[in-house]
Amino acid sequence: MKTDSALPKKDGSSLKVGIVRARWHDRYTNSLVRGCKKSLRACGVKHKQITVLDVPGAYEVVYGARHLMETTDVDVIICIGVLIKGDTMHFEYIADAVAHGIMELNVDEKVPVIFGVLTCLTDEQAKIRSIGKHNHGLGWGLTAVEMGLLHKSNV
Ligand code: DLZ
Repeated sequence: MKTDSALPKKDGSSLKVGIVRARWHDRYTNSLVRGCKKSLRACGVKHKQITVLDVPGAYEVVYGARHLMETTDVDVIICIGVLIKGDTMHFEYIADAVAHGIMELNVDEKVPVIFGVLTCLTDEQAKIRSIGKHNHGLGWGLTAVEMGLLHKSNV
């Protein structure tokens, strides 16, 4: 499993992890979830410690994350979506709203939320970043373990 050297593999065996997955571009978001789960497993997070919540699109991941915070005891949440620029302004509006929504959750709430939303200009970019060698989900899983451990620590 090759990931960025800035992301060490830590012991996540004590963590409960939530994943919020948008169904838009589901071929890509499913692969990103698989990447996340692979690195979570490599850190010792077992299948039963992972809760996956599906939402319609990337715009809804922020609501999904807050819902997981209110209804479960997860230590960290990964929001996963894929936005591909089309002919409309939706792309900019949704990307901006989701980025701000996730940031606000991180500022206002205790549970860290990982930004796992790809913003791509083309379908080809989305494919490269989500399936095959460059699955960004791998890095998001490692990031989630590090932040989940920080959430549980006293420092
Ligand atoms: C409407 C829309 C568009 C145009 N593009 C995407 C996209 O590329 N990726 C994605 O996850 N969702 C998209 N959506 C749907 C919105 O995220 C949202 O589900 C709807 O606007 C309903 O709130």
